[in-house]
This record gives sequence, C-alpha cells and structure tokens, in this order.
Amino acid sequence: MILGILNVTPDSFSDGGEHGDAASAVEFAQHLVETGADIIDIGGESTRPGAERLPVDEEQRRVMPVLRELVARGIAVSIDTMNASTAAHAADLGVSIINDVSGGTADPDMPRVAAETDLMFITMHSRGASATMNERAVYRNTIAEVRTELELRIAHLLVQGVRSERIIVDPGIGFAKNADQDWELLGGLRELRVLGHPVLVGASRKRFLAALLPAGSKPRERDAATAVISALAADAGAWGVRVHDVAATKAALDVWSAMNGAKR
Ligand code: PMM
Repeated sequence: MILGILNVTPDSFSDGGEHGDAASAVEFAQHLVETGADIIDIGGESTRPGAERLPVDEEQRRVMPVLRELVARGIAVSIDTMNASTAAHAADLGVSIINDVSGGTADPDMPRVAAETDLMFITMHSRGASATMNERAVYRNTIAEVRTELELRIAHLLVQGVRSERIIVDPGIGFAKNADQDWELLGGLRELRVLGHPVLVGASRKRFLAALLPAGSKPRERDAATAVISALAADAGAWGVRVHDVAATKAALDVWSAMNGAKR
C-alpha cells in the first residue's frame, strides 16, 4: 500500500507550509491519488525532532475541512494524530485508519477510541515526545529493542479492546533513532514480521538519507533514495510505505512486482 503524505502544517521538515489552505491541500491529495496513492495520510501536527505539541483545537481546525472533502470524494484517508479526540472526530467523518506516532501512548484515551471505532490502527515505535526523542536514541540491540517495545504497545492495545487484526506496526524511522539505527531497522525489517502484524515503513525524505547526497541538498532530493527503500521494503514483506513522492514510489513498486512476477 502507498500512503501519500499530506501535511497541513506550517512547520513540517520537508513540506511544511506547502498546503496552507484547505483547497490546495485537497488538490494536492487528489494529485497523490492520481499518481498512485492508495490512502492519504493527513496530519496537522508536526512531529519533527524538537517540535512542541500543538493545541488540539488548532490541529482539528487544520485537518477536518480537508479530511471531510477527501472522504466526500471517496478517497481512503488515514489521520496522523496523537490526540484521541481528533481520531474520534475523524472516525465520525469516515477515515479508515488512525496513525499514531506515539503508538497509543501520548493520549490515554487513544486505545479506547481505537477499540470503539474499530478502525485500523498504526502503532509506531518511538520513545518520549518529539521534543526529547533524540536523547533517547540509545540501544544495545536496535531491532530487538524496537520489536520488544512494539510488542508492549500491541499488548497495551489488545488489553484495551483493540482487535489484533486491526493493528499495523511501524518501526518509526527517525523517531528516537540516529541514522545508523534507522539503517539497521530497514535492514532488519524481516525481523519485525514475527510480530504477526502488517508492517508500515515511513522513511520518506528523512534526515538519515542526507548522508547519501551532496551536502546542502534539499529534503525533496531524497525522493529517489526513498523510492528505492519502498521497493526494498516491499521485498522484505512490508505491508505499506508512507511517502511524499508517490509517483516515484509507485514506479519502484511496479518494478519490484514485475520482477517478482518474472521470478514466479
Ligand atoms: N513519520 C512522520 C509522521 N508520521 N507516521 C508513521 N506511521 N510513520 C512515520 O514514519 C511517520 C509518521 C514524520 O515525517 P513527515 O514530517 O514527513 O510527515
């Protein structure tokens, strides 16, 4: 699955401020769908390292008009939020997926909303809040620790009534991880499949890719590398990728599936 990223934030690291009004955000989402996105992942709160939390009413003011219009157009939408009330409101408007970068830990009501709405729920691995997560990127065995911490998140969701088949896991590339740890997790994606849940990968334009490019390059110049990661993630059995440049990832995934067809 390709989740196309639609950030309606003034400060996201790679595309902040591009979709300042609802109409341009909707048009951009439509473009992502036309170029191959299966789902639009809409978020109103930046989670870049160091970001402070946004008041929930401001988050909802940003995302709800866009979300309402996308659903009206028959587009599948996921809501990228750490707030249970935003998730509940989005569920009322018809979203298909709740995507919580805190894995259901930032808001104590989130697991209950996930259970009651019975939507797909993406539980992403991170440690602490965006403001402090970089300090917590200390692991003895990155893959094993991320896997264990995801297991705890899953257990917490199950206890609160979320159905197992609704849970998608995400290693949280760039969240409480340094570049080496991000690469380790991507290299070890297969080992996350033992969790028994679909795996989502969000590597698009992230900081760890900068070292592959000339100094001073812009985040959008990381799109080719992102597309390669999409194909390799598919090869490692990932369920989905969350990307900015949908067309490049679609091409990479088409190549991967053509080669796989040829192998059979
Ligand atoms: N990354 C960001 C935001 N939301 N959600 C999931 N499930 N996985 C991610 O890796 C993820 C996310 C931050 O990136 P952005 O600022 O480009 O949206």
